[in-house]
Amino acid sequence: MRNRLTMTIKERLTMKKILLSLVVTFLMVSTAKAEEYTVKMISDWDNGKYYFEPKELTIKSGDTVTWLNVTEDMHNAVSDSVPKGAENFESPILEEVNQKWSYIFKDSGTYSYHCHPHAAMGMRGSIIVDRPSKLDEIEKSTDGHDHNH
Ligand SMILES: [Cu+2]
Repeated sequence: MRNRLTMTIKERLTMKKILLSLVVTFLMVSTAKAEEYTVKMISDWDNGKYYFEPKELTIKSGDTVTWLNVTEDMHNAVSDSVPKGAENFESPILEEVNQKWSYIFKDSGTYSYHCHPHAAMGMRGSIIVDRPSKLDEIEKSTDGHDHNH
Protein backbone atom coordinates (compact mmCIF):
# COMPACT_ATOMS: atom_id res chain seq x y z
CA MET A 1 0.00 0.00 0.00
CA ARG A 2 2.77 2.39 0.97
CA ASN A 3 4.72 1.45 -2.09
CA ARG A 4 1.73 2.14 -4.28
CA LEU A 5 1.31 5.60 -2.80
CA THR A 6 4.97 6.40 -3.49
CA MET A 7 4.48 5.36 -7.07
CA THR A 8 1.52 7.65 -7.39
CA ILE A 9 3.48 10.64 -6.15
CA LYS A 10 6.28 9.76 -8.52
CA GLU A 11 3.82 9.51 -11.34
CA ARG A 12 2.32 12.83 -10.42
CA LEU A 13 5.74 14.46 -10.44
CA THR A 14 6.40 12.99 -13.84
CA MET A 15 3.07 14.30 -15.07
CA LYS A 16 3.96 17.73 -13.71
CA LYS A 17 7.27 17.64 -15.53
CA ILE A 18 5.60 16.63 -18.77
CA LEU A 19 2.99 19.37 -18.43
CA LEU A 20 5.63 21.94 -17.60
CA SER A 21 7.70 21.04 -20.63
CA LEU A 22 4.56 21.21 -22.76
CA VAL A 23 3.84 24.71 -21.48
CA VAL A 24 7.42 25.79 -22.13
CA THR A 25 7.28 24.34 -25.64
CA PHE A 26 3.96 26.07 -26.28
CA LEU A 27 5.35 29.43 -25.11
CA MET A 28 8.40 29.05 -27.32
CA VAL A 29 6.28 28.13 -30.33
CA SER A 30 3.80 30.96 -29.76
CA THR A 31 6.47 33.64 -29.39
CA ALA A 32 8.30 32.37 -32.47
CA LYS A 33 5.08 32.51 -34.43
CA ALA A 34 4.76 36.31 -34.78
CA GLU A 35 3.96 36.85 -38.42
CA GLU A 36 4.47 39.60 -40.94
CA TYR A 37 1.68 40.76 -43.21
CA THR A 38 1.84 43.05 -46.21
CA VAL A 39 -0.74 45.66 -47.12
CA LYS A 40 -0.29 47.05 -50.62
CA MET A 41 -0.88 50.73 -51.34
CA ILE A 42 -2.32 50.92 -54.81
CA SER A 43 -3.11 53.76 -57.21
CA ASP A 44 -5.36 52.74 -60.07
CA TRP A 45 -5.32 55.96 -62.07
CA ASP A 46 -7.34 54.54 -65.00
CA ASN A 47 -10.28 53.87 -62.73
CA GLY A 48 -9.62 56.70 -60.30
CA LYS A 49 -9.23 54.29 -57.41
CA TYR A 50 -6.79 54.51 -54.55
CA TYR A 51 -6.89 51.71 -52.04
CA PHE A 52 -5.22 49.43 -49.52
CA GLU A 53 -5.07 45.74 -50.40
CA PRO A 54 -6.32 44.03 -48.29
CA LYS A 55 -8.59 46.79 -47.02
CA GLU A 56 -9.31 44.85 -43.84
CA LEU A 57 -6.78 42.56 -42.22
CA THR A 58 -7.04 40.40 -39.12
CA ILE A 59 -3.80 39.57 -37.32
CA LYS A 60 -2.62 38.47 -33.88
CA SER A 61 -1.06 40.57 -31.18
CA GLY A 62 2.67 40.89 -31.81
CA ASP A 63 2.37 40.52 -35.57
CA THR A 64 3.90 43.04 -37.94
CA VAL A 65 2.10 44.83 -40.75
CA THR A 66 4.23 46.20 -43.56
CA TRP A 67 2.70 48.74 -45.90
CA LEU A 68 4.19 48.48 -49.36
CA ASN A 69 3.91 51.15 -52.01
CA VAL A 70 3.40 49.30 -55.29
CA THR A 71 2.70 52.20 -57.63
CA GLU A 72 4.55 55.42 -58.25
CA ASP A 73 2.42 57.63 -56.05
CA MET A 74 2.47 59.14 -52.58
CA HIS A 75 0.80 57.11 -49.84
CA ASN A 76 0.94 56.75 -46.11
CA ALA A 77 -0.98 55.12 -43.27
CA VAL A 78 -2.38 57.25 -40.44
CA SER A 79 -4.59 55.88 -37.68
CA ASP A 80 -8.10 57.31 -37.20
CA SER A 81 -9.08 55.26 -34.21
CA VAL A 82 -7.29 52.68 -32.10
CA PRO A 83 -8.25 50.42 -29.20
CA LYS A 84 -8.41 52.14 -25.81
CA GLY A 85 -4.93 52.57 -24.41
CA ALA A 86 -3.20 51.80 -27.71
CA GLU A 87 -1.03 54.34 -29.47
CA ASN A 88 -1.89 56.05 -32.71
CA PHE A 89 0.43 55.49 -35.63
CA GLU A 90 1.47 57.54 -38.61
CA SER A 91 3.84 56.38 -41.29
CA PRO A 92 5.97 58.78 -43.28
CA ILE A 93 4.80 59.50 -46.83
CA LEU A 94 6.05 56.71 -49.10
CA GLU A 95 6.87 58.20 -52.47
CA GLU A 96 8.63 55.47 -54.39
CA VAL A 97 7.76 52.04 -55.69
CA ASN A 98 8.72 49.31 -53.20
CA GLN A 99 9.14 51.76 -50.37
CA LYS A 100 7.70 50.29 -47.20
CA TRP A 101 6.93 50.96 -43.58
CA SER A 102 6.30 48.47 -40.78
CA TYR A 103 4.41 48.59 -37.53
CA ILE A 104 4.05 45.99 -34.79
CA PHE A 105 0.55 45.78 -33.31
CA LYS A 106 0.48 44.91 -29.62
CA ASP A 107 -2.95 45.83 -28.26
CA SER A 108 -6.02 43.83 -29.22
CA GLY A 109 -8.87 45.52 -31.03
CA THR A 110 -9.71 47.48 -34.16
CA TYR A 111 -7.41 50.05 -35.72
CA SER A 112 -8.85 52.10 -38.57
CA TYR A 113 -6.58 54.23 -40.69
CA HIS A 114 -6.38 56.23 -43.89
CA CYS A 115 -3.88 57.43 -46.46
CA HIS A 116 -3.49 61.16 -45.97
CA PRO A 117 -2.97 62.12 -49.65
CA HIS A 118 -5.98 60.02 -50.72
CA ALA A 119 -8.32 60.27 -47.74
CA ALA A 120 -10.86 62.22 -49.79
CA MET A 121 -10.78 59.42 -52.38
CA GLY A 122 -11.71 56.91 -49.73
CA MET A 123 -8.32 55.29 -49.28
CA ARG A 124 -8.99 53.69 -45.92
CA GLY A 125 -8.30 50.43 -44.19
CA SER A 126 -8.46 48.63 -40.91
CA ILE A 127 -6.39 46.20 -38.92
CA ILE A 128 -8.09 43.92 -36.43
CA VAL A 129 -5.75 42.55 -33.78
CA ASP A 130 -7.08 39.32 -32.22
CA ARG A 131 -10.70 40.54 -32.12
CA PRO A 132 -12.72 43.62 -33.11
CA SER A 133 -13.09 46.43 -30.56
CA LYS A 134 -16.39 46.89 -28.81
CA LEU A 135 -17.92 50.34 -29.29
CA ASP A 136 -16.79 51.69 -25.92
CA GLU A 137 -13.24 50.50 -26.50
CA ILE A 138 -12.59 52.69 -29.50
CA GLU A 139 -10.42 55.73 -29.05
CA LYS A 140 -10.50 58.38 -31.75
CA SER A 141 -7.29 59.95 -32.91
CA THR A 142 -6.57 63.15 -31.05
CA ASP A 143 -4.98 65.04 -33.95
CA GLY A 144 -8.41 66.47 -34.65
CA HIS A 145 -8.13 67.14 -38.35
CA ASP A 146 -11.04 66.26 -40.54
CA HIS A 147 -10.36 64.59 -43.85
CA ASN A 148 -13.79 64.88 -45.32
CA HIS A 149 -13.33 68.44 -46.57
CU1 LIG B 1 -2.71 56.93 -50.92
